[in-house]
Amino acid sequence: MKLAITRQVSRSIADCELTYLARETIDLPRARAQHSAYEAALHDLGLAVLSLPEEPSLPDAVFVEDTALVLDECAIILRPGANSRRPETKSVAQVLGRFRSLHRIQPPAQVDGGDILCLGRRVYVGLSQRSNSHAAAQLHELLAPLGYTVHAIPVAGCLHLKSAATQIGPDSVLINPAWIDPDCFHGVRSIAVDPSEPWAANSLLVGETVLFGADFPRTRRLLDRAGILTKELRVDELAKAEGALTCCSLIFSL
Ligand code: CIR
Repeated sequence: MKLAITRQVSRSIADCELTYLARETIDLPRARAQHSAYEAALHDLGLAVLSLPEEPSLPDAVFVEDTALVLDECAIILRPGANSRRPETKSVAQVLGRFRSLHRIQPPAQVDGGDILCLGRRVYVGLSQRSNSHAAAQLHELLAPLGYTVHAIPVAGCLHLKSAATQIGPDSVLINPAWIDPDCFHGVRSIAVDPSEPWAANSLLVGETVLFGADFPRTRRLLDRAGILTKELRVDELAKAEGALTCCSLIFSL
C-alpha cells in the first residue's frame, strides 16, 4: 500500500515564490478544485491520501514535495532553498515521524525536493538556484551506507531538476533537453518533450500510469506512441505558482 501526503492550497498562495515566471492572478477556488482533482486521481490509482490542512500563512505549502525525501529506509527533512519555505518542514516532519526515522539536512546545505530525482537506488540532485552541493554531499553521507549512489547534476533555465526531468517508467525519464543533458542519467532511456511544450517534463509516475498536464497534448502523444499509459490532469492554476504534478505530493510505501 502506498500513501500520498498532500496539503491543501494555502489562502495566501498569491504571495508564492516565483523565479522564472511573471506573477499572474491565481484564482484560489480554481486552484483548490484542481488540487482536489489531483488528490482524487491519486486515490483512483490506489493510493491512500493523507491531506493535511492548509498552512494559511505559508503561501507555497501546497508543494509538499520540497520539504522531504522519503525512502523505504528513512525520511530526510530537507532545508528548502527559499527562506520563506523553511517553516513548511515543521508539520511535515511531525507527520513523517509516524512512518519513518528522520534525518535532517543541515546548513549550509539547502535543497528542495523538486531537485531530487530517484531512479531505483540512484539519487540525482539538481544543483539549481535552490539546491547546492553541500546538500548533495550530506545526502551522500546519509544514503551511501544504505546502498544508494548520489549524483549531483547542474540544472539551468528552470526552477528544479524535476522541472526538466521526471521518471515515466522503471528505467525511463521524460526530459526537456534544453534544461538538462540526457547523458546525466547513465544510460537510462529518455524521451524528449515536444520543443513547443518546455514545461511538459514534470509528470508524476504512479504505478504504471503517468499523470500528465492537460496543457501538453503534443508531448502526451509522444508518450502514447511509446506505449506509456497517461492520465491527463488540469493543473494550470497551480502552475501559475510555478508548481506542477510531482510537487503536490510525497508518495511512499506504508
Ligand atoms: C517555489 O518557487 O518554491 C514555489 N512557488 C513552487 C515550488 C514547486 N515545487 C516543485 O516543483 N517541487
